[in-house]
Amino acid sequence: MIVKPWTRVTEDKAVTETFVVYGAVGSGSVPIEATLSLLKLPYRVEECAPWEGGQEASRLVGINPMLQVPALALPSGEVISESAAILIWLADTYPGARLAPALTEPARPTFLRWMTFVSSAIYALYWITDNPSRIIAGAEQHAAIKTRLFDRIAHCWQLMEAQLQPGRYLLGEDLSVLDLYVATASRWSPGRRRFYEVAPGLAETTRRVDADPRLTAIWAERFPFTQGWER
Ligand SMILES: N[C@@H](CCC(=O)N[C@@H](CS)C(=O)NCC(=O)O)C(=O)O
Repeated sequence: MIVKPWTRVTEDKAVTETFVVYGAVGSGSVPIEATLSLLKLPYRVEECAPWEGGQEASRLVGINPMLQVPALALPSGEVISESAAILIWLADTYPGARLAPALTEPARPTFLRWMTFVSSAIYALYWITDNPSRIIAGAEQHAAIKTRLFDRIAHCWQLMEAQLQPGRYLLGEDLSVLDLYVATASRWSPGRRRFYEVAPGLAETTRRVDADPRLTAIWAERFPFTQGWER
């Protein structure tokens, strides 16, 4: 059974308070929204596109000092930023759903390793690829920077492929938040075709996550498989 620490019982009714996800379609908030929906926790999304700068970014002042999505506000008022931290926290707080190996399970180190790898080696690079002028002014160099970083991301997927022996899912027989994280991040540039090429084993499980009926609605709403999505 899933325990909901945020459910309070008042005199006459149970009041379930709501999580707030700061996020956007196709962004790093999607695996978090998917996790919340698998956990059947009440949440709402505050749509925010900080990469547009200006007002959109400043909406995150007081939420996430990095002015990035995703962030998750807990019903207690505490806010967690950093996608990997949020996913791990959700999976650990609701262990009944088995969305992560438990602390003492043999797959736990592997789980933590690849969660932080996706976050630090892959996801962090989009801060540059989304706007290369953050590190170099000359626009003529931006295309080359992007190409190099997308090569780096493909290389990281390849390294992950070489180190991980997936079962039905990346960590074995159970769907975990790592699967949701990889299913989302592997759709960002350089895109799925390249991912399938460099990481065919990961691709097999990731396709299974794309097609998982428990996730059909969330993918359709938050990261639709529109024509040509695989690029
Ligand atoms: N390390 C962060 C990275 C978050 C991130 O890069 N988010 C993107 C959207 S997918 C963003 O908000 N970009 C706006 C910016 O960096 O200015 C995490 O894992 O949550």
